[in-house]
Amino acid sequence: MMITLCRIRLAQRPLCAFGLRRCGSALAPGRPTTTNLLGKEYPTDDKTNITPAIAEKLGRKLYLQPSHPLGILRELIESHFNNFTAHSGFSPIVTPAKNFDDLGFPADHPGRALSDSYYINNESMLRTHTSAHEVEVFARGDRRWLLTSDVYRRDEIDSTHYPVFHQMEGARVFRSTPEGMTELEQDNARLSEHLAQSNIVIEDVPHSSPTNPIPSIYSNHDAERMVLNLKLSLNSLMLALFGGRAGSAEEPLRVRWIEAYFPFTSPSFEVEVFFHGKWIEILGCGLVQQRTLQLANIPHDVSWAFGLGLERIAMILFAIPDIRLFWSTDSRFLDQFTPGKISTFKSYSKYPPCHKDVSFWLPSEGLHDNDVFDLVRDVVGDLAEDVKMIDGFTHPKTQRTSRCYRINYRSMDKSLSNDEANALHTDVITQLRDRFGVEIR
Ligand code: FA5
Ligand code: MG
Repeated sequence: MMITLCRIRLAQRPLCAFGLRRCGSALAPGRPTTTNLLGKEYPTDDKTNITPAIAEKLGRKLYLQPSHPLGILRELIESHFNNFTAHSGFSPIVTPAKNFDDLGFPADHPGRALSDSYYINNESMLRTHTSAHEVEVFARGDRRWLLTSDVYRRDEIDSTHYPVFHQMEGARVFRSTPEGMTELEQDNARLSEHLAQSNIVIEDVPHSSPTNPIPSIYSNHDAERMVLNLKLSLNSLMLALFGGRAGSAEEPLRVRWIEAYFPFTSPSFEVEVFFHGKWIEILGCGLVQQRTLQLANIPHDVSWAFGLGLERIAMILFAIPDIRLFWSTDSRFLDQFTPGKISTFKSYSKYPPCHKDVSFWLPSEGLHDNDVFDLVRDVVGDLAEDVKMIDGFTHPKTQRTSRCYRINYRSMDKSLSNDEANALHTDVITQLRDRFGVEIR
């Protein structure tokens, strides 16, 4: 059913990627040798693992729709950073060099694996983060910029994870000259004053530490002031987004800084916000490493950068309970929102869940969980609310491994009859057998 929507030309074998990987040949008979994405033809090869369900998302651009929660949030953040240049609309198809190598990801970084990222072929992939565009935007000479995009990661299925989500990257460049640092000092003074008057409690970490070091291009003194600027800028963003919403008048907004690691920043941090009794990770950030600045031809400048997840923030601000709702085309969802306004989502009737299990013996070459998740997503689309591996064992004599997955079928828009759920489940079982060669138990 998803096949009719998709732009990926995979003829009778929609999930060619997994087949290709299993047989290790890109030229197995009957297999499409190209795939059409965003109007362009790409050759497929032994790395191709993009599925039709994912391909269908490529042109949606939810973040550009003015009355979609993601579009409203993008504009809210852009208006907070009103003197930053806002970019969007960059193609999601990038080279692995842009997504990983240019940013210093080691060759064996797990994010590069076929089990974690979507590849079109050996030369092209779907970006996994907006940082993939850092070098090119710095190279344009923009000194304060934001960039919003869809990003793609093969991941688990639940109410807060979806294989496509949205990030906004932001950066601010300073000259490492006395004048550049004076500008920084003035900005720090202004931001500190604003925050001192606000109802916010910040759990901080040191600006740098032996495990979160300052790279050699920065003098210690400049780096400390840069990190302070980064922290003040992002704390003030958190206040603009959540102040008065996450807490109450008496209860301050709580923001927590944590030491983190990214290959392209140091020192690096993550920022979390306390909401409804839980800490929620909002963004990653840090001082930009020399490699990026050099590749962008600005080796004498310094910069900080951050990357935030729009869905996590939107789920809090609009009280949206399930990440799938962002993709809904149902007017009961879309008509609730107004450009420029944060409003509380009113959920429309929930339909009953319908759990079905499938147990099978794995093929001898094994099978990754994410392959099963992607197959379910591909065969039944958003009608799968969650998929969990509920049992697994290896037979002591035969050494064969068995797994049992529980799929919860539920539509956001209508009640599924047991017959409909059975038909979906039968399709999933058939495809599991045909595509992966599992033996159903
Ligand atoms: C990154 O993607 C880095 N590129 C961020 C960065 C940019 C660091 C610039 C330094 C400088 P991470 O994988 O942690 O980092 O994702 C960043 C944010 O995206 C997270 O904090 C979270 O808000 C959001 N995010 C990550 N994974 C998911 C997911 N599966 N679903 C929804 N949001 C997610
Ligand atoms: Mg993170």
